[in-house]
Formats: sequence, structure tokens, C-alpha cells
Amino acid sequence: MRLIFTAAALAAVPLASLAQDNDPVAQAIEARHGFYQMLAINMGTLSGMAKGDVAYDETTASRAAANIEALTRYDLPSLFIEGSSSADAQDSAARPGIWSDPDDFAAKFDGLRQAAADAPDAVKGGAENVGPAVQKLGGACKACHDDYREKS
Ligand code: ASC
Repeated sequence: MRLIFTAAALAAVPLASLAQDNDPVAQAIEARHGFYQMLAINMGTLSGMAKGDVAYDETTASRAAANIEALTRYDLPSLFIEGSSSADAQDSAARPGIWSDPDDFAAKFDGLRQAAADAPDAVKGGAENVGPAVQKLGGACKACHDDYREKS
């Protein structure tokens, strides 16, 4: 009996992920959310240190900044596929402007890439160096959100 339950439980897992795999729009939206979550986790590490909520640690700060820098080398705009805007999908906050002005959207993401490029080094040397890096990164986040993310 236990074997049957185990087999049923195991079978249910791939089925659930198969539904997701078959829907490119759901998959792209989920991937975007994961991407932004990874950005936010690392931004949180840095802003916590900048505010003094978390003790400064050079290795941790530089690793968080390096994670952000690495994420900006992913081709994020490629995840904004047709049919995945906030006008098309309930769980999307991606404004349709992304699709009507893809070059500007790509330029905004490039702004984050540029802001992140020297961040892993910029946050070294002391807690006082984290704030300016967070401001630079946060400014690039905001520039894109202002135009292209639905207000929640
Ligand atoms: C963050 C985070 C964002 C940006 C944004 C900057 O840490 O999660 O979405 O910074 O708040 O304006």
C-alpha cells in the first residue's frame, strides 16, 4: 500500500511541472519572478548593510554585488515574450510599453548592467561604500520600474 502512495506522489510531481513546461507564457513569467527575486535578495543584503541593519562584511557585500552583476549578464528582455504583459496575464506586472518600446526597455536593463559592473569592487573597503553602490543600483531599478512595472 505504501508503495502505491509513494508511486502516486512521485507521479504527481512531474505532472505538475509538465503543465508549466507546456505553457511558455507561464514559464517566462515564473522565470522573471525568480530573476527579480534573486535581484531583490541580493539588493536586500546590500541595503541592510547600507542602513546599518546588518553588520558590514566585505566578502558578503562583494558576493551580493557580484550576484547582481552576474544576473545583469542574463538576457532578461528575452523572457518578455508575446502574451506575457499585464494586459494578457493576471500574474504579470509587465506593462505593455515593454512591447511597444522594446529598445528603450532594453536600454533600461542595460542601465542596470552598467550600474552593476563595478559594484563588486565598489562595496569593498567599508560600510560607507555600500550606500552609494545601493543608490546607483536602486536608481537603475527604479528607472525601469517607473515606466514598465505596474504599480502594486
Ligand atoms: C530593491 C528592490 C527593488 C528596487 C527598487 C528601487 O531593492 O527590490 O525593486 O530596489 O525598490 O527603487
